[in-house]
Amino acid sequence: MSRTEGSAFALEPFLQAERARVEKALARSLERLLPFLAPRIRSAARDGTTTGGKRLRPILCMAAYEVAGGTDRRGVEDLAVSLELIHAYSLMHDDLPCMDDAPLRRGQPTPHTIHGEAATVVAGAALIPAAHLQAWRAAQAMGLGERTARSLVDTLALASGAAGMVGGQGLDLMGEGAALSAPELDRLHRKKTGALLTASLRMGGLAAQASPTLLDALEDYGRGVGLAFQIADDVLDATSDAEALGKAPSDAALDKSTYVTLFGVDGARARAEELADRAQASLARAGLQAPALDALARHVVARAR
Ligand code: GRG
Repeated sequence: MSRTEGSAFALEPFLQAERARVEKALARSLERLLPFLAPRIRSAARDGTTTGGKRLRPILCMAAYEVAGGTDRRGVEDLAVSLELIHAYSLMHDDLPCMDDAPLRRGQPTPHTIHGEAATVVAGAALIPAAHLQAWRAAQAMGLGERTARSLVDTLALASGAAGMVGGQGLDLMGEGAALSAPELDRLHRKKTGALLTASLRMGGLAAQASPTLLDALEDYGRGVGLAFQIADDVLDATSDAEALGKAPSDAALDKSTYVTLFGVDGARARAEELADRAQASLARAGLQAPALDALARHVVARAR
């Protein structure tokens, strides 16, 4: 589908409705988890998961599920929340003083500035196994069978661990102060940001029992959108002030290599657009009619315009 056709989709109402689905499922999940935690840790976990956020990963998962023919709306909401739990922990830990040392995110004080570092580390750590349990239980409740349930948990664990997000975070830490090449930067971000976004699409497809061809197309889309999303993030960090970002721009202060340092703002934007085009093309090649995913790909890069 071309850019113009994609833009005919009413994205804002869609995002609003999908976010509401995620918020409800997240509340169900937290209701089960939070009572186990001591009060300060509970508050850190609650703040880390419920203070804003675009909920992009669960929304992508639900959209992939629905485009692949899945019909269990409540089931996929519960499954998709597992991705948000991992994402939330990663941000809580990423903002700690020993990492990016960020006092603000989404325009709000970060959990460690209110509840302390130790409580935030523990709260974030509690979300990791909770996420995997969440995915496992959702798969059971959807009646997906042992094999698919295992693939779902496997996909989440691979994407969030050493081969994915945590591995990428390690490369990022080690890369501070170094001038990374474009392939090195791609590798880092395919892991740090791309892996979980790609897993979101794959998990949606798996839950809908999509064919291998369809799964490949969804993953291809996820890889393109994942990298485009990171490039847009770099452009935003370089071009926005703290008020617009909801946090202090940090890349230059941390002396990080970014797509903007490599290609300039216009070059980075062009690269993000091209990746979004390619993501849409992967779906079209597989014969998928996916207006929501098309519009989401455009939305991801439009943030940086
Ligand atoms: C083991 C301490 C420790 C950390 C390892 C922190 C971590 C795990 C990984 C961090 C990776 C990371 C922060 C990736 C996120 C990159 C990114 C672009 C985040 C912003 O995502 P959005 O825009 O956030 O979707 P919202 O606010 O919408 O939820």
